[in-house]
Amino acid sequence: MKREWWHNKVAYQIYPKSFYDSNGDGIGDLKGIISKLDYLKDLGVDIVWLSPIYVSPLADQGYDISDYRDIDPRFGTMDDMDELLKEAHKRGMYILMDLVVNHCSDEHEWFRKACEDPEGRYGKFFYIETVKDGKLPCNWRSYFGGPVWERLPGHEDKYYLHVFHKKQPDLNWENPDLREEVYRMINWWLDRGLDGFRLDAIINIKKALPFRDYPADRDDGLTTVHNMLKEAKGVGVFLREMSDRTFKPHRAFTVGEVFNERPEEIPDFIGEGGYFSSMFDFAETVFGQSEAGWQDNIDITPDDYRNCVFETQKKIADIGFISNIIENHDEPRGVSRYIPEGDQSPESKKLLATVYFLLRGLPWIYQGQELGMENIPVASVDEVDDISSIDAYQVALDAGWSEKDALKLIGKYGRDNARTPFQWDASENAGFTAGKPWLRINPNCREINLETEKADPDSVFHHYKKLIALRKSGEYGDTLVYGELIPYLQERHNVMAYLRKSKEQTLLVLANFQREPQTLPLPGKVKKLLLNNLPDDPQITEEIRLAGYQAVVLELSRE
Ligand code: TEU
Ligand code: CA
Repeated sequence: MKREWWHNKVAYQIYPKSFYDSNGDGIGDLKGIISKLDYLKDLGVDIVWLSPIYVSPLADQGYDISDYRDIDPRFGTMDDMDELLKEAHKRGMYILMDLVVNHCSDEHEWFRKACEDPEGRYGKFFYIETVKDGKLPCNWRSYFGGPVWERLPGHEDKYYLHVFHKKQPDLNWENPDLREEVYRMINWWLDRGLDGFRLDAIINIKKALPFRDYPADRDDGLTTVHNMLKEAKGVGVFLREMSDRTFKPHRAFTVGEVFNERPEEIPDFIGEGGYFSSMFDFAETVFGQSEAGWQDNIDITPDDYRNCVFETQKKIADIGFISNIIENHDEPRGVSRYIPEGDQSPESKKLLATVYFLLRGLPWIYQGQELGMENIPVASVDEVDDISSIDAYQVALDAGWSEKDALKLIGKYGRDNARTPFQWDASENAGFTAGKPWLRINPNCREINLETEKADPDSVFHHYKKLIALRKSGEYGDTLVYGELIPYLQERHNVMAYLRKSKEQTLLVLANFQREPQTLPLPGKVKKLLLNNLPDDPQITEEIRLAGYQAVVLELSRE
């Protein structure tokens, strides 16, 4: 595989609204991010992805953009953005923005003009259909609930398509005129010095046309968009064109939010000369998900988690470089999801960090993950901000669930879990804002916060620093970045273990993913203990005895 500059880097996702508020209005902002660049640098972060900061009504927290070429005043100004780029580059860091081009906002000028003249140039930027006798063009259900069709303002008989919220009209990628506008916008940002993008919901840009119904999968008579996506062929033509016209000439770094890709397409996506530099692994994220709603989801066990991760590793092998995560702004906190309920502790969090961070691929940290931030309990649906949680709550009620149990589902799967403000210190608003935070702060900020963890050499935070240092070390870096990944003891219950093997070295990552101790065989002689998440070293003979939730990294002898 061709080596790229970013392979040995560490990437970090910032959710700007909840990172750091510099002016006391309760909303995180660009100046706040600039003031924390040294923190990120010191942690060992190189590449930073910012969730959207463009002008937006924030119907879907910025994933509904009304002006692609300006910054929302709540987040700052274009000058702040230029300064962020300058300050990041000064520190040898790279900034990515979120590229949200499956849809824009219904408040975007394009959509307003489309409403004025649906037959005109901008009408053709969207999917607008004339509806007779009230029969919608198809029965797809939007990701956030309800039909994907909404009446076009000002027109009795016309409807527009939105696979997400009704304030997020889908852009018509079949129209070359629209594609040109998008490419101009992307190049405009890259010319300003932006380093690349994360590509939002990118598979959705290709629709299976003409519109048609699929079998209903709930009582609402509607069908998941996934049924349409399975049939949509040819997204690669758009992605190839976009990449050739924008990313490639700028040598931009890109990471795709890619769900449901076909295995045979992986080389096209992230192989040499692929559409993107990398894409996220969502195998463990989508595990157990049900089309019927959150109430039918199946919990993921440590064995399931391991099997999902290894499945991806095998699928990708050395075709490309996958991006590894345990959480993002759409998912619950990884430590609350992948560690069995009730077992969350600094030790188990460090175990999870170890096993995912040292996988083959680019490791990503979502803000607060490095502190071991957890899900937030929900007392009432009134305190929920996330539109998808509010929909899923209703779906659960309709399926006969009690309010109490439906709330528990939000607490488990809701997007607010990852969106609560970053916990900088133990003060009332966790040091996030001098004002009133836009979203409630996790009450556990008194224990889980940066200031406290910085002072404690055994904290989750310091463990992340050690993992980063190990992956960047001259001695082991090459093996951890490029070495082959070979699963070890995959048949053992509650064990996650793998070898990372290069010509020169064999490393073993070995984790006991349960409360009870376990004694495990070793595949060879141990040369050196490189990392341990517990204070006491494990007993090593031909076997190794690991305490509950102990995870170690060992160097093995080659003879
Ligand atoms: O997420 C896309 C999204 O919602 C997926 O999780 C989708 O549900 C998936 O394709 C199902 O398999 C992105 C953003 O990350 C999210 O915050 C936005 O709300 C969404 O796009 C719309 O822009
Ligand atoms: Ca602010």
